[in-house]
Amino acid sequence: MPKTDPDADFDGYLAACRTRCQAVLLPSLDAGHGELRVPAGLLDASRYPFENTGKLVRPVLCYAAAEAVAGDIPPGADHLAAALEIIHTYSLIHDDLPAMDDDDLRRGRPSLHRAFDEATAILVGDGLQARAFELLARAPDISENSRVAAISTLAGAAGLAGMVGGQFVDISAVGETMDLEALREMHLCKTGALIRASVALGGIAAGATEQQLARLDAYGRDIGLAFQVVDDILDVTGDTQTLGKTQGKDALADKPTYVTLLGLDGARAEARQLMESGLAQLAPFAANARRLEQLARYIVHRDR
Ligand code: GRG
Repeated sequence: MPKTDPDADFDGYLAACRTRCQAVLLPSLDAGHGELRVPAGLLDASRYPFENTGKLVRPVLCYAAAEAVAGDIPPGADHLAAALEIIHTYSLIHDDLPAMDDDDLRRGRPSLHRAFDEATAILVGDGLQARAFELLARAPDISENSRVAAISTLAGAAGLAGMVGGQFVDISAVGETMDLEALREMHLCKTGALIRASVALGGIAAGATEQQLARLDAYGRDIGLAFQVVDDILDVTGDTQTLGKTQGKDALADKPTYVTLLGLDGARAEARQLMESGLAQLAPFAANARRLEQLARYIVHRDR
């Protein structure tokens, strides 16, 4: 019997999930309907950040979580996965603004406010955020209860007590000292909340039980934090070309990170420990959690 290559198999899975998400996401960036139309210049700017896609980790986590529950990916997961990527992309656009991280490079190209202008970048971010929730509200193939649960979960994760709150603490922390617990709390919100919601939305799309959702949530919490630990490591060890964003920004901005607090080896150990803890949550899903397991390893061992 020919041996299958597990890495090639996972690469194929990533590619299939990305294609599936894009098939819903890209057409959703349309010019509107009836009398309410997106102005041409704004439409071009809104599509720009999706021309060079990122890793689409959040949609793939959503699909993999749905698969852990249902055994395969239900069609109801597609709009949820696309909405997650749209919210993530809006956050990157705003994160790059001069008032935030002030970064000229994103996904290997000029960031949106550089390619267009600052006011356009703010408006595109705002518009994308609304478009993501429009997509969720119109999601087919899921029950009304699941649709409302998905909207509520994503709004909570993206909002004041989630990603935006974490960003606020991050910006306020520049030049300040922060202990590990405070850093963890900040990243649970800033990066972790959306990743955690990605896993939850997959469970919701697949009709997970409360117990299954709790397991997925614990996995998502650990993996979300692990993602940020690795992001901090790559900011030190990566290179700008591979990352597609400016390497070394954290040190330049004098930001507290997992590497400044734990050192490189300590940060690597922290990422591994979070991965193991996340993997331990998957036992009840047995073989259906294979993709979530591979994703946890991918997140921790990635180079961009
Ligand atoms: C409303 C003004 C305003 C701000 C919104 C900007 C913001 C609040 C929050 C930003 C949160 C943020 C940018 C977190 C960083 C998370 C992170 C590690 C991003 C990199 O994600 P990847 O590696 O990127 O998945 P790709 O390019 O692969 O999609």
